[in-house]
Amino acid sequence: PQTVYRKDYTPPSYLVETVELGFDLAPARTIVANRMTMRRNPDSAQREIELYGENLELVALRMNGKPLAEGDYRIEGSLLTIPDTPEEVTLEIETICVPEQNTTLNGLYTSNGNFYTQCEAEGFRAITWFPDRPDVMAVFTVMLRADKENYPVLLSNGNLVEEGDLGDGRHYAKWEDPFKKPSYLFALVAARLVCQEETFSLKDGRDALLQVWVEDGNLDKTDYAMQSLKNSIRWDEERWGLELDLDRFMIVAVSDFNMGAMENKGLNIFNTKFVLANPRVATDIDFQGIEAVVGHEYFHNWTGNRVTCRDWFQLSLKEGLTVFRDQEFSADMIGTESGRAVGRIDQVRTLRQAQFPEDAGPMAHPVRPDSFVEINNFYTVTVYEKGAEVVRMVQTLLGREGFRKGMDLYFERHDGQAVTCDDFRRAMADAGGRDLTQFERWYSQAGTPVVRAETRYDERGKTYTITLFQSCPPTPGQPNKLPFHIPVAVGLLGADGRDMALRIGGKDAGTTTVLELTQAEQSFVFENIAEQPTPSILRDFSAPIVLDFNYGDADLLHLFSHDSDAVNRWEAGQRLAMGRLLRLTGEAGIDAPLNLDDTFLMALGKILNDETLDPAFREQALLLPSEGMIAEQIEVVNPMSIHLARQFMRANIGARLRAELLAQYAANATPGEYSPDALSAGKRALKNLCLAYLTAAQDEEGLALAQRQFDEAGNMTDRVAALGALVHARAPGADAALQRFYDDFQDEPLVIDKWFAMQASNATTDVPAVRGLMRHPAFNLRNPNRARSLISNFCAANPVQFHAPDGSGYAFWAEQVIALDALNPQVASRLARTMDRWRRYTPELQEQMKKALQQVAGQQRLSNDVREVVGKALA
Ligand code: B3K
Ligand code: ZN
Repeated sequence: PQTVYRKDYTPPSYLVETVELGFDLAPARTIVANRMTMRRNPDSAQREIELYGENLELVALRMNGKPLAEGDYRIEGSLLTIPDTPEEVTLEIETICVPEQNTTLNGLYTSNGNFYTQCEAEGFRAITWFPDRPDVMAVFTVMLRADKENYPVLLSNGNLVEEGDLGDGRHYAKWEDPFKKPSYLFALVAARLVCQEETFSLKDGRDALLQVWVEDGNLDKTDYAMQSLKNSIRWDEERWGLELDLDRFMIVAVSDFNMGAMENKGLNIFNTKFVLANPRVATDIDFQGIEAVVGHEYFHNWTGNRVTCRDWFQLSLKEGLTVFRDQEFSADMIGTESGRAVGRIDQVRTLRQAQFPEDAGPMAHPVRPDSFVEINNFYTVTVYEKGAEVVRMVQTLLGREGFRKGMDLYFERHDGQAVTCDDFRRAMADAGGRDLTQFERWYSQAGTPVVRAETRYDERGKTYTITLFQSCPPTPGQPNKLPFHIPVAVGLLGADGRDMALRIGGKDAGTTTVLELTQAEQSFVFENIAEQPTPSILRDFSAPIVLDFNYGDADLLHLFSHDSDAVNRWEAGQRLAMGRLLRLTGEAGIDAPLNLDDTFLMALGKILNDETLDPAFREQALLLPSEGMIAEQIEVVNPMSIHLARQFMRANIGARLRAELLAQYAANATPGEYSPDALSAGKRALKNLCLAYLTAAQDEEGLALAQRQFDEAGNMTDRVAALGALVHARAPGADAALQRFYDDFQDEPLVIDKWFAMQASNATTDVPAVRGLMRHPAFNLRNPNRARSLISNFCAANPVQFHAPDGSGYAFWAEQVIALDALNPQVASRLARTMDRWRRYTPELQEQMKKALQQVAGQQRLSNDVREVVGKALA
């Protein structure tokens, strides 16, 4: 496979002005007629037209009205070149594709008998020959023709301008998108669907028609998506002055979908998982996910669609920025300081759990990658979540006002353009009046920076000095790193637990100040410090780094009880837990009796009982670092020791804080009608964590509570939490509960996904058991949600069984990667990444993991997607 490099970018040879697409839709044979007007690009030296196409049967090709003969053009792989073309060209292309055979879910495909498209990144070329690159933006008109009985609903981007009957049982609809767009934002839907709709008044007085389209039988699950869409529109108007530019905005839910959702202009297509919800079938986390993803896709209309990417290396230009926007949206929707902090803690968890490992593994890449084999492999936590952190740091450096000015300038300069991360940075620097030259390294250097801190209190001078040293480990292709520009937010706590007033360089600096670390080593001196403080460094997680500071237990306990910064307060608890988990992991390996100190348990108990704290925060504070996060701290990983250590700690918490846990379980009940609001969700989360600890300790009362909660739950959050408690504790009622859960929800695919996922991640589910579940009539390898619920969850969320010493987990992984790759390379490739960190395991495990990787790499037929991932893992 070929590697594409960022440095090789050249402008397109031709620009497309208008595209008229005609679709005669049929599952086994769809005819696509494409008529486009093109003009030579003054910025290009090339004189030939270049089009991309994949899996297309070419029926006709005409240029300026004349059919082209075989010798007039050449096709090499997916590139069609027409040499020596005139300044202005009208191309007419007719092709045939087979949607029902398209299991890749990329391009035009069928799901449950309906037609859908997915074109980002390079799926449009599976629909017609086209200069399928994001810097070619055109105005699209689309004519859809299909059987009326089977496909009563015909949708595409923009506005519906005409519809009618064709006779012979067929009908048509014509859509026009007034905005020029790159081909990756094209979409169509031809389906039997129903919708919830509403007119919504926009700030400028216009009315917009909002629709949420779903399959029949799901209209009882669309309210929350609709509400989230309205909230998103309002929020974008109010916070950024950005308005909906269309008269109509549609969301369509489809059950076969590779990712979460897609921001096609005016016609967002969503995985059902991020649309369908009601209290019976969806959990608090599901509701949260819907709000975030509906917001995310809507916000792309400006950050992504109106201003798009010049090339795919710039992906984070739209993704990092849009994740940042959806994070801010969710935080503003909660509306409280502590709600915002809890959201921030979730973001930190995601970074540590997924992004830091990526940055330390074989697929490490900068936020703006330099090269790729398959672009679909770069829709990563680095591009998305670290990209959002980079945007957040810009806001921290410029301040909220400066950042808003930067956004305004960005749109003023670039509306309607395809631009780069540098363009974004320039707009921010110019509007904010700040030099962001060094800051560029966040885009170009991969790896997680480590900032080590040393502190010194000078009693006589009453000064406190913090010295910061930064370094960044090597990553593939980048052995040496230059210093980053890192905003490090710091506060100092006095012995009374209160924030000290900060003074730096003779100036008052409030109680939290942002130190700007730009050198490899830099000292910052705080003045007028009356006593030895406890430093609270990296408040609000002001940069995506690892903070290396030698905190003693006393400091951590002080911060855990008092830090005014909720994120660092939580962080102190995580550090206390991690230190103990690492010790226990070492001891679990040598069969010593394990023990846990009272001090730590008392600190947990104190937070648990502190009614002045939000339940949601208390839940976060009591939740232990995951097995994966512990593994990242260890040189040679033995998953079983980690599991035993963490289970020991959970059971210990359950047994020794039993009374408090029972009390909080009762205190955080949410009687009455279910509401997914943050306060109620926080109570449920805390209550269900109490239940999880009690049952982990095999507490009889806890187990009885779990059974009762399962039997009587009035919503899915409580029901699935109770089921999880029973299953993970191997309670006597667990099997019966699993069976009843299945029986009750067998007609709700998203719930059945939970049913598979829970079993896949249960530490007693071994490979034979997973194979048994694969033979269940409800299992289907072709449906990505289902395949992920069982197979990906087993490989990623069941470390003990996946890393079984006999290598059975790895053999299973290889087999499933190969099987999935033949159907859907994108899903296969994600699964392949569960082996990324194979070099960190014990030599015995490594040996077997390597064999499995080699087995996949040795396949004759393998997608570029999987080949790139396993190739880099083995390199
Ligand atoms: N932009 C899409 C992702 C498309 C992924 C293609 N493999 C969803 C999103 O980030 O909003
Ligand atoms: Zn996105």
